[in-house]
Amino acid sequence: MSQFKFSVGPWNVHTGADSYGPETRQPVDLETKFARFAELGFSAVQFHDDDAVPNMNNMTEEEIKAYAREVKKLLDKYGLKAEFVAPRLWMDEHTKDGGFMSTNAQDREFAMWRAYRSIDIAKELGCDLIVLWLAREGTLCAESKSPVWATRQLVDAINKMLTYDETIRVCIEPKPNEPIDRSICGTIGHVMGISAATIDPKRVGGNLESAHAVLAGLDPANEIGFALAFDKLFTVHLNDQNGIRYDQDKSFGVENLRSAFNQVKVLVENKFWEKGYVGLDVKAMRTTSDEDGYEHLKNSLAIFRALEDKVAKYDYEYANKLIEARKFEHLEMYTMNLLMGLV
Ligand code: GLO
Ligand code: MG
Repeated sequence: MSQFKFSVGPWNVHTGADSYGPETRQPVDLETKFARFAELGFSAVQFHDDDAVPNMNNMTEEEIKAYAREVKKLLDKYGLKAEFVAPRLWMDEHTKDGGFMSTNAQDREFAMWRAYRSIDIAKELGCDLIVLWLAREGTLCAESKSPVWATRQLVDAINKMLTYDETIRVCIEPKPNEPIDRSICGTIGHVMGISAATIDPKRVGGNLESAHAVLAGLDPANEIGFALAFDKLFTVHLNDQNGIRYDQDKSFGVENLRSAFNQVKVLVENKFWEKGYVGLDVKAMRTTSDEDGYEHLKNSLAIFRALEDKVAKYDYEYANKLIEARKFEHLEMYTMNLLMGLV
């Protein structure tokens, strides 16, 4: 039995369309997804603002809240909680060159409107976490905005969110590139810098996604550990990634099992179950059939739980002796044998 609670976003079950080709699976409605998520053992759902309230741009603030209250009822029906709400700024025509860091004042205002509405939706759904995946907050053309100005814009935007609601926590999901060329806030280290510069650093933390750390050339377990050291890991997006290429969102652990083991190990050692959900951000392969549209979620959970068992079996006494004697060849082989089922 896992000690952790798991969460997943509706976009994890998608139609298979990519930049090079159309859909390969039928769309699935929100309620069907909720039912399957609950059945698979998830405890919470992650939301984009417009996953919860589609067409929100054309609704009043009160209409948005009322719609969110209905979604809360649907969550309750399946015994699910909401984990977070993330303003989906990257899809909107207003924010094609970023939101909080757009050089256009009207676009920045629109981004703040969506951020405030995301907070309203989160409160109606019964959660206190806002995730900022800063998709287009950077540059396509390096000279198009000042990195100093852009960084300060982000701090200002977060301060406004913290002021708008005194209970909300803001969580940045860093990514070094894609869809932009150069991100302003690319790693957990950047997130910690931004957090420290806000008016309430305790309420500003990070969401480490394994694939994003790999894209930055960094180790996901160490990135998780860095945020944990400051008590600023608010959630995670576990998945996997084959090296530094396009963002793949593979099932957790399928590409680099040792790295996945170390991510689970650092979460277990720091009792992350007391702090947050273990969130997945995984995509099915394009060739996957409708029928198999949830296999990548099942596989990610199964691999996480199997690695949790491996951590429970990990002989810390033996490992510590090896560490003391600096017998790292032995320590490494012990870990590999454990993963290969040889001890
Ligand atoms: C893409 C991101 C994306 C976010 C999600 C929540 O690279 O990982 O999936 O996690 O939109 O904001
Ligand atoms: Mg993610």
